[in-house]
Amino acid sequence: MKRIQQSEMCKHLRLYFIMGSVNCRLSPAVTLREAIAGGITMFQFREKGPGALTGAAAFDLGKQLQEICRSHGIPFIVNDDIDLAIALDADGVHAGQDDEPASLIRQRLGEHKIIGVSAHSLPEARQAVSDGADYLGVGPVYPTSSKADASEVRGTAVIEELRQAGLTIPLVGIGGITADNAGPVIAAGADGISVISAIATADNIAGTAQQFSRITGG
Ligand code: TZP
Ligand code: ICP
Ligand code: MG
Repeated sequence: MKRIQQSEMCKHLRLYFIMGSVNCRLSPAVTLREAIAGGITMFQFREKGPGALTGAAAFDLGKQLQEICRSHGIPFIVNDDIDLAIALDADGVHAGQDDEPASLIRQRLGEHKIIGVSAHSLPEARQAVSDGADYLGVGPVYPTSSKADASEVRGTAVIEELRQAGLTIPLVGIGGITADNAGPVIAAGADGISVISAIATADNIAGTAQQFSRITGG
C-alpha cells in the first residue's frame, strides 16, 4: 500500500480532535461519540499526564475508542507510543521532537500508515518533511494548559513562516485553539486545527465541534 496523498491528508486534518481519559469531563467514549456527531475529521488517542492509564488499561481504552472511530470512518492516530499503535493496528502515529524520527517510525509501521510530527520552527519542519512525515502539528499557537512541557507560544508566526518558505506539507495549528480564535490559524495557511480542551471539556461537545467545523470547512 502507498503513502497517503496530500489532498486526502488535508481533508482528515480539518478538525483533528485529541484526547485521553484525563482530558474528558464525560467518559472518553461518550466524549468521542459526541465529537464525531459534531463533525471531527480525525482523532488522536493521547493518554498522557498525571493519572493517565498505562499498559492493558490504556490498550483497552484505545481499542474501544478505535472501534468508535472505525464505525464512523474517522482515522485513529496514537500519540507517541509506537508499540501501542502497532498492537492496535492504528491508522498512524503522532511523534514529538523527543521521539524517534519519522523515517524510523515509517520502517516499523509501513508505507501506508499516517505519521505526524510536532514542529516548532522552520528547521524542525524541514527535517520532518525530509524524514517522510505525512503532516505537521505546529504550536503552541496560543497559551495551553493541556501540555505541561509546551514550548514557546508563537501565535500564527511559525505557520506563516513555513508557508512563506514554500512548504506544502499538510499541517494543523495546535494549542489553546477555540472557536473564537481558530479563524486566524486557517488564514495563516493551516489545513486544519487540532483541539483538546475546547472540545473535551465543552458543556455541549457536539455543538462546539460543529462551531469549529464551520470555521475549518470540515
Ligand atoms: N501540543 C502542543 S499544544 C498541545 C499539544 C498536545 C495541547 C493542546 O491542547 P488544548 O487544550 O487544545 O490547548
Ligand atoms: N500536534 C498534534 C497534531 N498532536 C500532538 N500531540 C502535538 C502536536 C504535540
Ligand atoms: Mg512525544
